[in-house]
Amino acid sequence: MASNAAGAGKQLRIIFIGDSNVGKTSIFKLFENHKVFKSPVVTIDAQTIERNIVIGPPYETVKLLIYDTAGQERFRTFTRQYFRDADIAFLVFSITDGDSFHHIGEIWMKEIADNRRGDTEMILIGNKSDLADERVNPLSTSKQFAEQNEMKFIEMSALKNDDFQKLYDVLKEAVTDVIKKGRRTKEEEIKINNDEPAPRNDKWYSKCRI
Ligand SMILES: Nc1nc2c(ncn2[C@@H]2O[C@H](COP(=O)(O)OP(=O)(O)OP(=O)(O)O)[C@@H](O)[C@H]2O)c(=O)[nH]1
Ligand SMILES: [Mg+2]
Repeated sequence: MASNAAGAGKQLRIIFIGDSNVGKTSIFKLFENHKVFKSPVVTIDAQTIERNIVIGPPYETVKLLIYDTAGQERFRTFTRQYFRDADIAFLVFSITDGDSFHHIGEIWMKEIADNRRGDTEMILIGNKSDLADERVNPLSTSKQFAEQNEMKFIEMSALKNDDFQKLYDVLKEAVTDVIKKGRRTKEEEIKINNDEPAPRNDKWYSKCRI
């Protein structure tokens, strides 16, 4: 949750989600050591790393708690707990796997909508861009999908160190947006949609009276 307790600074939770084998862990590991992950294995337990990011001007440091989650369906119940407080979600698919792209809308966005407690900013990642010959998901389709769903979008390869900068830049933009907007909870959205007038804040009202 975006928090700013006195002296604690701001903190955001970031999650990687998407089908198994799309490269979530490989991308996550780039945050850990900026090196290509040499020995990937199927993720069973979520892993976390902490990183600071500086946004601005005006400059401020935001602490990021980054979570890698398991894509396999048998771990879904366990993974869901990480959706609740996610401020930013990387939705990862592989450009070589059509199902992994369709599941972004059919599974992963629904999982976030059903389980989140507040707003979650979404970033779509088309991974494995180095495998151009095996591409089945056209760039234009992914771009259009991202626009329709108001998501940022990049294509990248977890095997190319240079692509880390793309990833970092899009994350920085998302962090800036989240911090600027503040966080709105599901309950607040329901209140806003409710026709009843908002309850008057007497403390604030009395200060404003002449
Ligand atoms: N060519 C290519 N292979 C990649 C890329 N990213 C990941 N891979 C390979 O894809 C396989 C799966 O990568 P992982 O990072 O383990 O996938 P995952 O999404 O974490 O999978 P789960 O943990 O099961 O959810 C591994 O063999 C990686 O080496 C990429 O950008 N290009
Ligand atoms: Mg993994």
